[in-house]
Amino acid sequence: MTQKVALNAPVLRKNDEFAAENRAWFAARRWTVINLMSGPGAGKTTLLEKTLPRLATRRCAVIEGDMQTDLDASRIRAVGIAAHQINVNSCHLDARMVGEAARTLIAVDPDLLFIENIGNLVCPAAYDLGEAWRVTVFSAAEGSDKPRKYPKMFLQSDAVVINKIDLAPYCDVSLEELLESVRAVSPRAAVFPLSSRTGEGLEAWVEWVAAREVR
Ligand SMILES: Nc1nc2c(ncn2[C@@H]2O[C@H](COP(=O)(O)OP(=O)(O)OP(=O)(O)O)[C@@H](O)[C@H]2O)c(=O)[nH]1
Ligand SMILES: [Mg+2]
Repeated sequence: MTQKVALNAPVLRKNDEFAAENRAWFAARRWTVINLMSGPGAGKTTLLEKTLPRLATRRCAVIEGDMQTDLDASRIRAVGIAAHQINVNSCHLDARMVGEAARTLIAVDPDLLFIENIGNLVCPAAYDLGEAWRVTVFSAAEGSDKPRKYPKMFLQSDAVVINKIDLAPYCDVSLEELLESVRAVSPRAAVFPLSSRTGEGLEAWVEWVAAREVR
């Protein structure tokens, strides 16, 4: 007889406890937290670089997650926004790391806190960080079949950004097919096709972000 044992269940249970603590801690301070997830290089940091300067009515800060380097935190600071870099030898951030990082931003007291998760289209989806909003950033260059092949992150997201639409014609990607694929796995999400490079489509996304509150 074969019995399946979920080895990661206790790890996820512990993470859920930290996430619940984070959620209460964020809510008490009225910090609205957005968790940005994507595969490596889909354009999370570029999207933040373009979005943050357009959020004049919000006080923003960013927690950056990467395996190595503080390159992304430096990019965020270069646009005048406070950033805390987490370096961790893991394919995802967890709630305990985020709780510790958030405490370094108490003096900033952001009313909008972004978490840029580690570039990975699979693992971050399993870890609640205590965020209020989840966003999947996907690049048009990754191919229109990928949302169906890696559905979990899309399924859980409140919004899906389809970045790099400027590259679609060069990658033989049909935006129509890609939108269909996203809607099939993510029917309740707000979908924003845009190019962080050219600025096309950015405004609708910025409006959505600017309207986010704690929930
Ligand atoms: N053509 C084009 N390139 C883009 C766009 N957005 C980002 N890029 C480029 O894509 C590359 C990766 O962008 P990043 O913003 O570093 O991606 P990321 O998701 O933060 O990457 P990781 O943090 O390493 O997972 C960079 O060379 C960007 O200049 C876009 O809309 N169009
Ligand atoms: Mg990045």
